[in-house]
Amino acid sequence: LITKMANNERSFIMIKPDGVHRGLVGKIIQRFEERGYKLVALKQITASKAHLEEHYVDLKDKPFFPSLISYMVSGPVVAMVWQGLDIVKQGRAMLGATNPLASAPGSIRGDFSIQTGRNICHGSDSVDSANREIAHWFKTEEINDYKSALIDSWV
Ligand code: 3AN
Repeated sequence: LITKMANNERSFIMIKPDGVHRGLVGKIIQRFEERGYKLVALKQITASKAHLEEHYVDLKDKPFFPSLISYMVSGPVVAMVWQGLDIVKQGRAMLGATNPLASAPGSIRGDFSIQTGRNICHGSDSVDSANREIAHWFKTEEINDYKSALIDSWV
């Protein structure tokens, strides 16, 4: 008999403009679905400079901040909320290291990218950041509560 564990943790996962432009949206979503996570919110959006500066506020003093923002406004992103057991930590592992050259093969960045400034995807680095980022990108009514055969019964 399977003991059900609390699986309400959520993470903000975003496919960056290069990931969208290169047609990797389906592959990235598939990895999270197959692992057993539940997609509870999703939208494609061309975010404003101000919105992205707020998203990356912790990095505002970094030398690469202006180029990071111009990369992120260069096209639409796919913003998502994924839910499930340990999703924040597992999501980071599935994405791989910030520098794709240090990302393990099998991770999204390790399989599909080679440059830090074009690293395809974003994932929240803590539960607190996840809560802040989810509130920044989604209205409460855009996040869905539904039963998933996967995470509610089998995973
Ligand atoms: P992560 O996205 O792995 O959480 P952060 O939050 O340190 O990493 O950086 C956010 C984004 O800023 C990265 N995904 C990358 O696009 C960019 N970035 C981080 N470090 C550098 C760097 N040294 N040079 C250029 N861009 C960087």
